[in-house]
Amino acid sequence: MQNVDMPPNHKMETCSASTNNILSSDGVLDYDALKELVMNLGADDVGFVDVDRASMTDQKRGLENVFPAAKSFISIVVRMNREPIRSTARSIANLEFHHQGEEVNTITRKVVSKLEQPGIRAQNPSMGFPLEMQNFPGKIWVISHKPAAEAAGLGKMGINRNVIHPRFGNFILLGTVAIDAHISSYDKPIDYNPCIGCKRAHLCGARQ
Ligand code: B12
Ligand code: SF4
Repeated sequence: MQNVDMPPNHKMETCSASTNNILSSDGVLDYDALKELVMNLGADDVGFVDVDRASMTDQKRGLENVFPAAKSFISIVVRMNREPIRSTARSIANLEFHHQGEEVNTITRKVVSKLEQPGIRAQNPSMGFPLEMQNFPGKIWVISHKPAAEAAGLGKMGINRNVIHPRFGNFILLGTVAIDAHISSYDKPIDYNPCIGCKRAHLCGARQ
């Protein structure tokens, strides 16, 4: 988990975000270089998980008929503006959810584009609005972003079942990119839950 002390939407994407030196001769992606790349593409936090980790069994199964080559997950967090999310006007909160949802999709898509340059295959399951209705009444989405984010050390699910980030709190959306390469190091789950058990619903106290 990497903390970045900047408000959402105020980071400039580095257009030159580079994939130079990201890949070693044995085909392993460098941990620090990959984190820098993803952060420069606009993520507010990022973590990496090996798809063979025990807690990822369900997510790996979801990729069996979609992207069986997957070896690692890149999990990202994108912050939302707090005040609109707290608004009692549904239209205002909805606008923020939808705008930042598209931002998640944009960033994960850019990660895929960047990784294509050094020849890394990658797929970006949508942040929401799943379409895999052939699996109904089973899981109709490809990857559950919450367990991937937990495994990547980006937070824990609170009483509200949202992943709460240790620094950004409850006001985040999640994305996951599956890639066909190993990464030189993987992240671990955080060892506490930022949910403080206050049960204050949309005012969620788990924030700074
Ligand atoms: C399905 C889904 C929904 C469905 C949930 C349907 C349902 N309850 O059956 C609907 C459309 C209602 C929904 C709503 C929202 N969602 Co949603 N949703 C998802 C989706 C596609 C998969 C959910 C998931 O992760 N399941 C996996 C397991 C681990 O999660 P779970 O907490 O255990 O919950 C599941 C089951 O346990 C079961 N369940 C939960 N509680 C209970 C209780 C009982 C009694 C039973 C029997 C079952 C049951 O239903 C859940 C769905 O399968 C993800 C996107 C993705 N691909 O990951 C986003 C996602 C979880 N949603 C998200 C968000 C933000 C929301 C909303 C806040 C959006 C909004 N605009 O209001 C609301 C919050 C609703 C709420 N109060 O929880 C975010 C959460 C971000 C975070 N910080 O964790 C995600 C990750 C999207 C994203 N890319 O960021 N969502
Ligand atoms: S409102 Fe309180 S109890 Fe509910 S998820 Fe947030 S911190 Fe946890």
